[in-house]
Amino acid sequence: MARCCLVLGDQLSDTLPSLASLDADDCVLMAEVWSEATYVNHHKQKIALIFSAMRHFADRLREQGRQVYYVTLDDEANTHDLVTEIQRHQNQYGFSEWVITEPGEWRLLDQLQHLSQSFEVPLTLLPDTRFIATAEEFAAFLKGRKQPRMEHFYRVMRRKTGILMADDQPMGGQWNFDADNRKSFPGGVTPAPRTHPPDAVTRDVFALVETRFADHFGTLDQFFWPVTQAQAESVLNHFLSERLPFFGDYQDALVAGNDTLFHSLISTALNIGFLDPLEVCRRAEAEYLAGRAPLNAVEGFIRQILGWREYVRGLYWAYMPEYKTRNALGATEPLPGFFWDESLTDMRCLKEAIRNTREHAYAHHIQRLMVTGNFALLLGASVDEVTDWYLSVYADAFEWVELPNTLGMALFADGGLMGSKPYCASGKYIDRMSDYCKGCRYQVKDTLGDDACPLNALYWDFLLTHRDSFQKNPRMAMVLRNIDRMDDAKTEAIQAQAHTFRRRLRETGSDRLPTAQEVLL
Ligand code: FAD
Ligand code: DLZ
Ligand code: SF4
Repeated sequence: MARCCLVLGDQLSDTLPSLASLDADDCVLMAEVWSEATYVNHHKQKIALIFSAMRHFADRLREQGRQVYYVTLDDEANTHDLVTEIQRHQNQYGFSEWVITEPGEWRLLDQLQHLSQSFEVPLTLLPDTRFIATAEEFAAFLKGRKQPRMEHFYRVMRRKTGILMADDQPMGGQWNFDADNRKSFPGGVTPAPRTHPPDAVTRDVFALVETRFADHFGTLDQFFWPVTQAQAESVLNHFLSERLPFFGDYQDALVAGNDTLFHSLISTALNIGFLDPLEVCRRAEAEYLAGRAPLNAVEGFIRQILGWREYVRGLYWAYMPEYKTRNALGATEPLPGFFWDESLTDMRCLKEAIRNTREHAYAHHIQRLMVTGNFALLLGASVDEVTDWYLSVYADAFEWVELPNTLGMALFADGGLMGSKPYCASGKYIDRMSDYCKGCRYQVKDTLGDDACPLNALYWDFLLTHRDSFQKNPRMAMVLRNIDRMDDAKTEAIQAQAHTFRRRLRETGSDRLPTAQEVLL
């Protein structure tokens, strides 16, 4: 009797362990289900990407001679839940066994494990081998470390893979060239993202999304995501030749109207399985070895994948489900309405990041960390609301990668597991790294008054509020000395300014002051 393999929307790899384990007569189930498409308010482009990529992948499997049961969203028999779809197909076809590669989110793994306990045939879950580190390697790394740090793990991964290594030493004599990677962008043309004209499959999916997910966040107009492995490879090739040489220098830059700068735009392709992370790192290393890209760029890029991407995955599985409940700074403020509609804010930095997010289901790392993330941190926005927002709005968002980055790196809600100190910054940082402040209605140099940059009062208020707990952290000593120098009148004025700002956001969802007419009404 045949076996069946459920392939999820982020498991679209030829090398998927469950697919590789199938015999010629075994079958595949893929299902577009309402429960996955709506468990958060996914951006329209994220749903379109997953459905189009799933449909293309199913066609590819059929071309390889595989029997695929593909359930579309509009299929009348669709029960709209993955577990019940397994059950329905089991009842219909009587498979002898189910083989599934472990999902990337704890919630779904938990559901499948529960199902397997009462299922009538064996349901085998296989580890997902499409990563560079195994769970055992990560556990060995964590063992005995009170304060695990990405940088140490990254060195373990460099040694394991031999990437950018000369014998046992890092090429260039340093593990990390971050100090060279903090330039602001001097201006000029940057290569446009590679685009792919939508084919009939993608056009059908767009129509479906516009009808069935009309109220979801975002627009489909500027969709540029690769929906096949071939398109993903073309995005990678374009990055390696056109963008990688400048990736390091401008990795932290923020430029109004420039939504992708020199970033690779490969996170969706990596996360849904079109690209293999180790192969991507080797391709980048080859650019350095051939003299086509400098070491600071190549090392900086490889560290994001070999280091950060693997590290956050390791932390997620090591600490879930408890990790999701953490709220070390007691953050509870509602997420302002302008996170869903940038026209409601006058803060140009946030307006730019949220516009990019709405138009592309994308924002580059510094926009995610130092614009929206920093703002949410300083505001004290609810960890649940912020993590739901990030999981919803980015096409590359799956909980294993989104949660540690948001809850840990951006919000410091894990109490220092992801980072040794909070990534908090005032308007001064944004002004140094971007051209946003020049065109903003707020004055970046001011802290008090209606025209002052809101980030300034929020920043000092954040440090004042958490002063006692940050005092224990030597990396916070320098910034805390600044508030020690302030007199009571100054700190009171700052806190009053921050308080008024928070109240306005809570009451109106916007930072805008009411117009004279609105006041009269
Ligand atoms: P590039 O800047 O070109 O980087 C290359 C690759 O490195 C990325 O494609 C990605 O695979 C990897 N990478 C870089 N930084 C990280 C990181 N911190 N963690 C894991 N991988 C990394 N990334 C996601 O893939 N999904 C998410 O849901 C996600 N949520 C984030 C939330 C917050 C608050 C922050 C601060 C970061 C988040 N990131 C997430 C990490 C990072 O911002 C994105 O991977 C990156 O912006 C994707 O764009 P790119 O492909 O152009 O990346
Ligand atoms: C993100 C997503 C969406 C929107 N829809 C589906 C779907 O209909 N069917 C499916 O198999 N997968 C979908 N996905 C991806 C899953 O949410 C993802 O596989 C799990 O969250 C595990 O990472
Ligand atoms: Fe952002 Fe403040 Fe600069 Fe305006 S002035 S863009 S709010 S940092």
